[in-house]
Amino acid sequence: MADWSDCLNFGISIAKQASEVVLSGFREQKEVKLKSSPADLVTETDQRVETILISAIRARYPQHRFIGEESVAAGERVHLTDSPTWIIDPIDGTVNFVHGFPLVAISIAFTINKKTEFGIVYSCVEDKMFYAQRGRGAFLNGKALNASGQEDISRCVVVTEIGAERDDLALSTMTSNIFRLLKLPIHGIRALGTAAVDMCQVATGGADAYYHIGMHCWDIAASAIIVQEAGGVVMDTDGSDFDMMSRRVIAASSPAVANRIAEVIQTFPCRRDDEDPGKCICVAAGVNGPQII
Ligand code: LIP
Repeated sequence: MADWSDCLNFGISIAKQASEVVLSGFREQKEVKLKSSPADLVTETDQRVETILISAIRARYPQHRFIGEESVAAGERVHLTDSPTWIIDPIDGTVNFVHGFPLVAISIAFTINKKTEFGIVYSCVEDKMFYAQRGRGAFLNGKALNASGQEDISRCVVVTEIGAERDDLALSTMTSNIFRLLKLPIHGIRALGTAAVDMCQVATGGADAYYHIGMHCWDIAASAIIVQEAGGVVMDTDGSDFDMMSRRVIAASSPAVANRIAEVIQTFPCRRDDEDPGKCICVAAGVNGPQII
């Protein structure tokens, strides 16, 4: 197995450096722009951090490719190839960042031949560095992580997000999923406002599952390998293998819990991240009439 430790350590160091920009912006007044919905926000800090990260990586690895949240928002296509690729969310939890809610993360994943070799999630305000390299375990600030191994859904804390969607179909699907899970029953539902940090709670054992429909590859590519290397399970909501481009995910302490959640939750159609943006593949009945999501 190839050793990507040098790349991983470089990724950790630039995440720490870039976090200084996040933290100085965290305490300042922000200029906020909207993307796909009134709850899908972006700030100049998101864009600046992504530029800093990509410039630093490109200077060291000029042949490597990138998938960055804000580069895609600016019009770049999501096209994952066999080339070494860095998948970056410069600030995961931008709504938290805008509000000064102290859970914001820099998420960086690295793939080769479309396979994730390592993931880094740096929760900046908490100063918590989650990371994992394929086949070498998952860590939080250097300490090994283990998922809870819980197999009984009724003894689970489950993390999810309502996300940025505000159309009736998405909202009714997501809220009814929460209702059905609570009625199983389960111990509780949590939502931290950042998919990356949400999913990392499964790796720590502090939560037993995370599921989401509508997030993007850059939100979860890094935390997925962190959960897997902590002994957890990551799969698609239909029970098939995890597909970071599908915009559907379940991460759990065990196959039993993952499969039980897959039985209970419903999904709504989302355009894949790597779908041709020109192709109209799904329409949701929105408050303002049909809209592509
Ligand atoms: C966010 C996710 C969060 C989700 C939001 C948004 P961003 O990512 O981390 O879980 O609920 O809709 O997608 O936009 O802050 O990088």
